[in-house]
Amino acid sequence: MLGSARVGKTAIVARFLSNKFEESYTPTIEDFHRKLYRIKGEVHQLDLLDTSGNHPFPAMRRLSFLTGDLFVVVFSLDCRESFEEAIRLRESILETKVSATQSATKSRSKSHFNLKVPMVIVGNKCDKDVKTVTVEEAEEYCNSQDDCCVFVEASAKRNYHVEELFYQLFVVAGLPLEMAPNHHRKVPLTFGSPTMLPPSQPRHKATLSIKRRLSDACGVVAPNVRRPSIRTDLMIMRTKTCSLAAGNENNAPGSRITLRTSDTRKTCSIQ
Ligand SMILES: Nc1nc2c(ncn2[C@@H]2O[C@H](COP(=O)(O)OP(=O)(O)OP(=O)(O)O)[C@@H](O)[C@H]2O)c(=O)[nH]1
Ligand SMILES: [Mg+2]
Repeated sequence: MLGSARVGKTAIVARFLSNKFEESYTPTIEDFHRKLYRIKGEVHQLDLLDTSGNHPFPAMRRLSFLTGDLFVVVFSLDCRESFEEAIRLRESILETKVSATQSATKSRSKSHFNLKVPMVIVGNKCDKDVKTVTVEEAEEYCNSQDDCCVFVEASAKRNYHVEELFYQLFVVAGLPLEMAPNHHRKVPLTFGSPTMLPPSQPRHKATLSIKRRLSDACGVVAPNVRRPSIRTDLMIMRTKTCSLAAGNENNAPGSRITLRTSDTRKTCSIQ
């Protein structure tokens, strides 16, 4: 989650994870969240980094550009400067990823410039009366980019399009759409570990809706998670950069995302 200060990144995260909204403002330093899903029998792990709009540590921010697989870049529709910052952020993310890939291959190949990064640019606070950025110009900007960059107008306050923005993110990333907020059953906190996710619903039960019968997807916000260490981040970054450098020709959405896979887990991170 990236964007200027006060644009509503934390508010969007709070809606996504727990459908809550706080009127009061508390600046974020950096918050790390994790959501676990079981979708079609497989456990997926979504790591979400809610960054500070004041970016007090530029090197950390650069690292988050490199380790992030998917990005939600937020601006506020009532603040033109935040829209300009969202565009600068997109450009910095792409440049940082391209230059890391180039230095991994020691090449200046033009093909690296076609790098596609799943990204939703969010115009938040659409509930406000006074706007200084129009939906049309934000849409026009995203349409001028690649097909992995989409614009969504939203309001965390009114809970408008928060579901939609994550749905769109998972669409462009080629991830299971069951990960979107209204597409899975939310299970209680006690199921905090992937091995503890509740058993699949028995398929023969006549009481189950058609949607449920087709999908037994469920999700839980993991409690008390810690951000991976900087060392882990650096190692992830190295793995990702090398795999990008090796397989850059296969740059379709989804196929490009590096999933850290162990026996039963797949992980990806949004930043
Ligand atoms: N009207 C309105 N206010 C919002 C909306 N989303 C967030 N806010 C308010 O805007 C303020 C800033 O929201 P945050 O989510 O803390 O902003 P942030 O982008 O996380 O800010 P930093 O952590 O400093 O980078 C808070 O007072 C929120 O209540 C929205 O959709 N509409
Ligand atoms: Mg915040």
